Amino acid sequence: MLKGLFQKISQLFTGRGRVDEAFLDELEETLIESDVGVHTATRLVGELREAARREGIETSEQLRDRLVSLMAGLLQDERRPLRLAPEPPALILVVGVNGTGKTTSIAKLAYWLRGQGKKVLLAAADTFRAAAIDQLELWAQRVGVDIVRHHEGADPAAVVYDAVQAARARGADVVIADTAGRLHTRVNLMEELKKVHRVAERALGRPVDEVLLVLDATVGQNSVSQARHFAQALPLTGILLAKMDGTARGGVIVTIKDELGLPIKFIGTGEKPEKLAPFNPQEFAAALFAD
Ligand SMILES: Nc1nc2c(ncn2[C@@H]2O[C@H](COP(=O)(O)OP(=O)(O)O)[C@@H](O)[C@H]2O)c(=O)[nH]1
Ligand SMILES: [Mg+2]
Repeated sequence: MLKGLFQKISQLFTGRGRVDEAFLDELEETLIESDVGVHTATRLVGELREAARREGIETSEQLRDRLVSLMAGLLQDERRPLRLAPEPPALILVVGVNGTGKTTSIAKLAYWLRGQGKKVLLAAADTFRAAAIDQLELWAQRVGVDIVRHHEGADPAAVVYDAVQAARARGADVVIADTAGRLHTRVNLMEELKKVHRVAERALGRPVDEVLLVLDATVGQNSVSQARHFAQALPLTGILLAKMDGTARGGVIVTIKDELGLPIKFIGTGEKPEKLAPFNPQEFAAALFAD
């Protein structure tokens, strides 16, 4: 599904015989062009150069295999994509800039959790526009889960609070909260999200299980600054990377993992409910360099 993501890099490796310094320079440049980021690309190629010398790597195929395992190692995380407290309800707070794919990804995540036998309840805490609430409600119907909604302009923290209470009353396992990515200019988004997070912890009586940042894979390097911005305000637990279908720009997640230490948890590859999968670093790294 991620085939050809780094097509330019794959092309670089094919038809090459022996590897030399000029090749490594070219590789570094191409990694940067693929949104891996200067710092990470330099480090990766440095490690590759070192490994090549140590292991006596001579051919481009050997070097490619080594790069795949370096990438996979860099992206490697624990095997479970979500850490949810054993006593329900668990809460997943989903944040991100408008248009990145939050609402769609929440629906897909709800569908995925349902498939895992979980009872899911959505919290419509993006109360900025009525359309945002309606959009989530439509998705709730499509994937067959419950939703707690208030009216447009309502306090998003109150929506999350109510959703946690409703989850307890109805025996739901997981609450997934949608949030706004933009607010009225009078209200600071990050302050609002911090409040939602605080109130959510109060409702749960323990830390929020997951605070997922949704990033749009087509955006490229700007995703790194989005991640920094949100990470300053909230204890993010991971990234959900949406829109990995039809883009060659997903290399940015290597940078986000390397520089911010945020694990990639899920990859979204389309607008249908089933187009979401837990992130698999081996598969991802191998696909990056597939022909
Ligand atoms: N191709 C593709 N489009 C997506 C994906 N996820 C979301 N979208 C689209 O991106 C747009 C914004 O999504 P939405 O969930 O409303 O973003 P939000 O503003 O962050 O809630 C919509 O047109 C979605 O259909 C994905 O994985 N692949
Ligand atoms: Mg939305």
